[in-house]
Amino acid sequence: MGNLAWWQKAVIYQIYPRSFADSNGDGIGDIPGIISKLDHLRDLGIDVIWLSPVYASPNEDNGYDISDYMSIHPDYGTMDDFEQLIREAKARGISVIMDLVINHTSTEHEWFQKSRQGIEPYKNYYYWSDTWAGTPNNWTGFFGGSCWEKDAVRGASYLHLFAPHQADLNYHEPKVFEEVERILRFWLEKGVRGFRCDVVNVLYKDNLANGKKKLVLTGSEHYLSLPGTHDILHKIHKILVGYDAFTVGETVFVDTKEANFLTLPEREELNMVFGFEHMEIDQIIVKWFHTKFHWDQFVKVLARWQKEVRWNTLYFENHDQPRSTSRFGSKQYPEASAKLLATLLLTLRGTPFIFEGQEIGMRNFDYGSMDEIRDVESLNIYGLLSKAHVPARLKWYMIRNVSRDNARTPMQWDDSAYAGFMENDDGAARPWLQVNSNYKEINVKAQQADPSSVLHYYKELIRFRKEQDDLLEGDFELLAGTARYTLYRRGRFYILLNHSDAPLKISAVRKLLPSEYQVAFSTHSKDAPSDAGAALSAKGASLAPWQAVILQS
Ligand code: ISL
Ligand code: CA
Repeated sequence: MGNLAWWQKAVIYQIYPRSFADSNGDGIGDIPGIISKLDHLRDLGIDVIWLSPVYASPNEDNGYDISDYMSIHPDYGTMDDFEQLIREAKARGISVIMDLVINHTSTEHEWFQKSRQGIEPYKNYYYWSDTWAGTPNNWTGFFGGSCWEKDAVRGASYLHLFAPHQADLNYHEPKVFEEVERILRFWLEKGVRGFRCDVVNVLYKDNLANGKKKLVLTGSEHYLSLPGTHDILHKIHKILVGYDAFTVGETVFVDTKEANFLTLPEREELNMVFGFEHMEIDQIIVKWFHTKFHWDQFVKVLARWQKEVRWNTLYFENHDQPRSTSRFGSKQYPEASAKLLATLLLTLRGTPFIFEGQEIGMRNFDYGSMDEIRDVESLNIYGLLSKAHVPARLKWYMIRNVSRDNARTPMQWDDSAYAGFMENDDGAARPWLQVNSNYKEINVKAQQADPSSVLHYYKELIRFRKEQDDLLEGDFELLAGTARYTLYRRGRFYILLNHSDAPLKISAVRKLLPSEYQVAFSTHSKDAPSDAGAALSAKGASLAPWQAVILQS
């Protein structure tokens, strides 16, 4: 195990603070709430938590629109609370990484407020149409529509690749990176061990000429993974080296080649990146055009990244994606599906990321209408669809399947009111986003008491993974990847997944397995009873629907 860095051996857990645990009954998750749940994470075997933004923010995009990078949003607590979180986590062997959102700031940030008034040194901190020839240009943004917003104060427009309240920072102005450096050091000095870097491969825009017209993201050739961005990442790397901290970049539209450019150790940029290719199997061009999910295509993409990228992140969920059990699993066997997905996540080569609630198999929201939706992206797209006179039923279908709110419903801790996410003494406050009504069946407390639960399975498999060099460092080889089943090898382990609603005869893959093997690990699910241990090695044995096994040669 000697060759891996600490963050390569780690299992990372993403917390979306607004939805995790509310300590003071205002309906909004907060830092004291997180502290109160650290034992759950320690018991699960988590080494690092990634905190989605907790900075001061008007919350147009739930904190991805920062108005002060060096303070904590009062909704989430105080700087003292944050420092206590670092200490309490450390006492449990857990490190904390922050979300670093430096492509854009909130338009409420002081820099923007001064920039719009032309006050130095902030005047050129953003991309303004009065300083760039040919602007506003024809670029289109990530949340749909134009990337330019008129500002009456300055009498010019500014660039925003995301929501209009998220103004893009101009890295042609050297002072902007000086600010970034101050922010990095501020948090590193507090004991933060790294950063998840938001949309970090679009930081540098080479020029602001019109882009080639495209169905999505017209203009992206002027900012996707350009040399100017690689330079910025190298500077960030230099700052972090002194702290034994790491970075994981959220990188949009990268292939395996670009992923390596961004992460190969000798290039001294990022440590790892989140690619999107495996998350795009069920969409046509944009996620709003939903199409059938195919397991063989999914595994093919994962296997290619396993082969071609030196060190991968492994993730099936985050705060922008629907729940994986609902999305990739079986309607008939959801519990078995959640365990099969856990097996895949934790036996591939790379650093696994678990999103809050994934460890209990939380599902997509069950809302009936737009009234419950809070996400700025869903609201924007709904508005655009309405303008285009898309029929109501179709609009709702598009939003329901892929809305980011699917993953953002409050964490389900127990079967009390609001799933134990918040105390509800006077009944006045409600969670900021509605709880999924399945919380009586799916919650942490119930699963703690049930040794056959999804939660226990995660716990046991995380422990097993940490003990097995072959699962950490072993090579990867895809042996079979069909619509019904997948077989791959990691070192001396063979992982067999039956991702179908029918049983799978082991004889189907017998010739791909070693002549002798033992069952090292197997899922067992109430919704699909299965054979275990010796019975699985017997001639004629079969896997139950959605059963996953780890065989050892
Ligand atoms: O979710 C997406 C589309 O539905 C992605 O395109 C997403 O916008 C993209 O991955 C960037 O995401 C990150 O930056 C956004 C923020 O809204 C997301 O929550 C964050 O993960 C802007 O800061
Ligand atoms: Ca609160």
